[in-house]
Amino acid sequence: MIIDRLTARTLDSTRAMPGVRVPVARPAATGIVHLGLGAFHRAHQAVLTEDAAEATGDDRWGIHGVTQRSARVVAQLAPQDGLYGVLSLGGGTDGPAAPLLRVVGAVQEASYPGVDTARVLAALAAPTTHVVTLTVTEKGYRRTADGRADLADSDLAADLAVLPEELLRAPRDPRAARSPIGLLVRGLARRRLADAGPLTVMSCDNLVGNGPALAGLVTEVLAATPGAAGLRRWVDEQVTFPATMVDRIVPATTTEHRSTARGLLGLVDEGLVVAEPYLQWVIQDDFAGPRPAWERAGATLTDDVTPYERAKLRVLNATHSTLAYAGALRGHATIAEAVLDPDLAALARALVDEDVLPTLVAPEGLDLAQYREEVLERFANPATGHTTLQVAMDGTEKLPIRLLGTVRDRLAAGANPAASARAVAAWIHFVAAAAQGTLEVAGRAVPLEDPNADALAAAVAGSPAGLVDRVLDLTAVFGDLSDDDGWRAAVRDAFDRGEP
Ligand code: CS2
Repeated sequence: MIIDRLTARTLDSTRAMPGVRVPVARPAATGIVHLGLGAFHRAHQAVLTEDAAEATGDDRWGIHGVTQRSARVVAQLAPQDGLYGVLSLGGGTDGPAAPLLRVVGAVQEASYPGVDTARVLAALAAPTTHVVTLTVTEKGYRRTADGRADLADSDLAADLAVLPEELLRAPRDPRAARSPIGLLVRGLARRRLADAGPLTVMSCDNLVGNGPALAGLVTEVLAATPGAAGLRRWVDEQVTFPATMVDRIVPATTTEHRSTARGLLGLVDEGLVVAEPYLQWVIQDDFAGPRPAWERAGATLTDDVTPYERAKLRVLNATHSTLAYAGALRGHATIAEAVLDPDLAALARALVDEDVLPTLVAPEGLDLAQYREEVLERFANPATGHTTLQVAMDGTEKLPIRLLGTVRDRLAAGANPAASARAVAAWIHFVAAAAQGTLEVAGRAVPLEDPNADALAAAVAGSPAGLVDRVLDLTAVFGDLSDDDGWRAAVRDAFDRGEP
C-alpha cells in the first residue's frame, strides 16, 4: 500500500489515530524568522509559538525557518507545506505513556541560505517580521575562547566582506550567506535600509548569557566593518537581544520513530522530530516590538533569566555531558543506560551536590535538590533513546559553557572541584580513545566529532605521560584554567585513576 506524504491537503483527509493533535489554524503572516531550523527549534519554540497563537487567535506569528548547513530540512518541510510532527515519548515520572503525536503548522517557509539568501534577507527586512530567534548550536556563533567574535573564521569573514556594500544598497543577487551571525548582520543592514522598524533578536542556544553574548557579537562585527557606525547606532536604538533559557531533550529521529508516527498519522512525515514530554522556556521580557503571547503557552517571562539559565546549564547540561563521556567509555549507547549505571549516577550526583549547588542561587520557587532528581529522572526515560554520542559531540564548545564556570567559581571559593575534575578526566579519556580509534559503543567504532578535533587529536597523540597536561594546555577550551596548577593536579589525579 502506498501511504501519502503529509501535506495540508492529505492532513485534512487522513484518518489519524485518537490522540493525534493537528493545528487548529495556520498563521496568516510571518512574524518570526528563525535561524537554525533543526529538530530542537521544531520541538520547542515552534510548538509554543503555535500554542500562543491558538490561545489568543493572534495569527501574525508564522515562522520562516532558515537552515544552517544544508538544504535537507527544506527538502523535508517544503513538500509538506511546512507541516511536521512532534512525537513525544515516555511518561516521565509517572511511568511510560503511549507515544503522542502532534502536527505543528507554525512553520510557513523553509530556506537554505546556500540558495535562498535573497529571500532570507528580504524576510529579515520585512515590516511584518518582529522577532528573530536562533538555535544554531554553540559552534554556530563562531566565537573565540574568550567569547569574542572569531573574525578569522572564514565563513564569518566572507559575510562581513560583502557587508560594506550592503550597508549602502540592497543587491538584487546577494552572495550566499555562510554564517548565522553574518546572515543576521546583513539582514539588519537590509532592515535599516528598508526602514522596517524595530526588531527583537533572541538566542535560544545553551550559552552563558545568550542574549548579551549575541548582542556583543553583533556589536563587535559591526565595529570591525568599515562604514558600519550608522548601523551600530541603529542597532543600539532599534534592536533588543533578550536572554532565554530553553529546555527540552530532543534526540535524533530514527526509522523506528518514523514508523511509529506513520502508524499514528496514516501519512509519511519526512520532517518528524521526537522529544521528551517536558518543555520549559524562560524569556527575558525585553522586546523591541510585538511578540507572540508565549506566556499563554506556558513560557515564563521574567526580568532576569540568569538564575534559571545557570541552574539549567550547570545541573542539566553538565551532568548530561558527564554521563555522555563516562557512559560511552563504559559502552552505554544511551543516556538512559548511563544514568541507570549506579557508579555514573553517583558521579552525576556528586558533581551537582559537591560542586554545582554551592555556586547557584535558586530561581524563585525552585528546590535545586529536587530539580537535580527531576533532571536525572528525565535522563532515565528509556523511550527517547537519546544517545550518549549525540550529547558527547562538540565537547570543546560545550564544556566551557556547562562545566568550567562551576570549576572557576569553586576554585575562587578555595574549594577543590574534585567531581568536576572527574568529569573532565572522563572527557579526556573519551577524546583519547576516540582519536586513537579504540572507542566502541554498541559495536561501532566512535570517531571524534568536534570542531577542534585536530587540536585534540594532536594533544592526545604524544607520550601518555604528558597527555592530560597537553589537553589542559588548550587555552581555547580552558582559558585561564590552563594556568591553574591545583586544577591541573586534580584532573591528572582523576585521569590516572582510570576510566570511570
Ligand atoms: C544536550 C542538550 O546535546 C546536548 O549537549 O545536553 O542538547 C540537552 O538535551 C538540552 O539542552 C536539553 O534542554
